[in-house]
Amino acid sequence: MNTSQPGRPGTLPDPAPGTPVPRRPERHATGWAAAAGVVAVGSGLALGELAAGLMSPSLSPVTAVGGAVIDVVPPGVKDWAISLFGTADKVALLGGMGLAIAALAALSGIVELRRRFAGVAVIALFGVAGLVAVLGRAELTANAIPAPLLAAVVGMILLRWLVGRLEDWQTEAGQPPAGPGPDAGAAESAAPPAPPSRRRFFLALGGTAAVAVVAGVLAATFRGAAAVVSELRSKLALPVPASPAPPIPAGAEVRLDGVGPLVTPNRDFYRIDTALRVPVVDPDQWTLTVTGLVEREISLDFAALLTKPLIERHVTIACVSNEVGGDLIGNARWLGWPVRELLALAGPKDGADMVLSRSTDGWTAGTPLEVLTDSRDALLAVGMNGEPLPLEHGFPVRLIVPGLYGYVSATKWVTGLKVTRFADDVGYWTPRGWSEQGPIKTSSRIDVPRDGRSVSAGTVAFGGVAWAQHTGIGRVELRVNRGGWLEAQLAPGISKDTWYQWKLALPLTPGRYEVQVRATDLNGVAQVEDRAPVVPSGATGFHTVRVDVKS
Ligand SMILES: Nc1nc2c(c(=O)[nH]1)N[C@H]1C(S)=C(S)[C@@H](COP(=O)(O)O)O[C@H]1N2
Ligand SMILES: [Mo]
Repeated sequence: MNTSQPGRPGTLPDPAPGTPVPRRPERHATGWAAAAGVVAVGSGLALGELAAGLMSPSLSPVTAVGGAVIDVVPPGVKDWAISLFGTADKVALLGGMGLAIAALAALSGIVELRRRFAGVAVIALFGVAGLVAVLGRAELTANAIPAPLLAAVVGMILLRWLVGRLEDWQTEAGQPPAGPGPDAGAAESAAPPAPPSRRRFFLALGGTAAVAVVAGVLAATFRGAAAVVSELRSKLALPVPASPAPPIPAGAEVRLDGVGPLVTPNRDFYRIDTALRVPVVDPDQWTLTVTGLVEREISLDFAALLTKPLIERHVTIACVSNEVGGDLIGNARWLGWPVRELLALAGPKDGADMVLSRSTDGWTAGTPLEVLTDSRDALLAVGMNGEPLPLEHGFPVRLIVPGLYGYVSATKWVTGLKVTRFADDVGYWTPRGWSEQGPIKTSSRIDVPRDGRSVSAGTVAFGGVAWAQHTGIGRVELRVNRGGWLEAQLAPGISKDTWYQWKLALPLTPGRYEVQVRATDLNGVAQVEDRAPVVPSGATGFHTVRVDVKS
């Protein structure tokens, strides 16, 4: 029998004189190590599911792994499982996964007790497998990554900690405590007093299990609510617009690989909000109130909103935090009711100059009344690219205002409009250092070639997007190494509220080049050359890429 410390057979120097000689883990210790593994991995998964569920209700690391399992299982086995379990096949899959995970978790605990960090390594492998499964899902977005990482890291830390407590107990006891181990009561009453480390191990194990249960219940509750609303969303049939979106003009796409798509798919659309937990709003419970400086207060529910003459328009929205060349901008086809029609019903009073919109989670934006009542298509939007708004993008109703950064206009999960004055009210970001007014600054971006890329000499195709919302783009130019401006081929925009694509082929000989882009709006005003940071009112400067032209 090996007489070195548990978990580290033969790796430690001889114990100092007087310290009890620990023994190879006994059966009951192995059992508790397995329990530690299950509790550690269970806590990690519960916290990962909770984080994922709150960040993005459509994400679940566990179901992503389940989906990946379905994808790799041969069709014959799938048919067999379906014939065996019928419509309960998904439940059977999740149950089977649960058993497999529990077995692996128990194994990680057992090997961790035998060799320090061996179990941690098992969980790490597990985490990598989960991450690969999540990355392989079609609906992947960048915010799918933190949850499986969190699950794995928490699992690894807890495993080491719990098994560490178990090792202390084993060391202190010097030999297995009396009694059958798992039966704590019997051990307590046995003749040799239980070492305090034993108590500490059970406190740690029990405490961690309690955390796992609480996190699991919260995750399940939240996911349950999100699932109900997701189901309502998927069953929702949006009305046909009274005024459909103008057709996309021929040639609006330059068809150059790497240039951002003219219309951004919902799953690729940037997401910015302060919501740690995505608000889950039941459309049947949703109401919007119009209050403040109005002749008539108005309350509108979702069913009533859908009976209004809705219009559909492409609008490019952008975040004030979008750096020059950044991707916090996207273009979608929004379906909604013009805000000016709602405000006309309410009748703003003289002196009002701002509408403070509020979301269910208390976030606010202050938008000039003028912008919401002029002829532009500011929308109380219910649809995005032909679907109800995704939960992350404001389901069931949000504001979309052509020409203004999101922080002063694009309130998601909107439930209140207060007609007021800039002198009396402020939106969420204004006291936090961002300017009161947030018109989107005319800007442009080079999408291809990417900064720092090598390309072969000859004709090099440049392409990208440019935007000047609600004015429209008149011209896009490039300059090479600060030389003269060369006019690019500007594709027709969908409307003056959307971005435009452009391209330009330049003959380049081998060498290093710095290429810059500049957009000019339809009023002849060029974008600002001086660099400004995003704070307080949006970045300026020319997007610049360096390309290495190889012979
Ligand atoms: N309720 C709520 N709405 C919000 C925000 C927020 O934090 N909470 N952020 C705004 C900001 S700063 C931007 S840029 C846009 C982004 O909209 P998107 O996530 O649909 O792209 O939403 C706006 N609407
Ligand atoms: Mo933003």
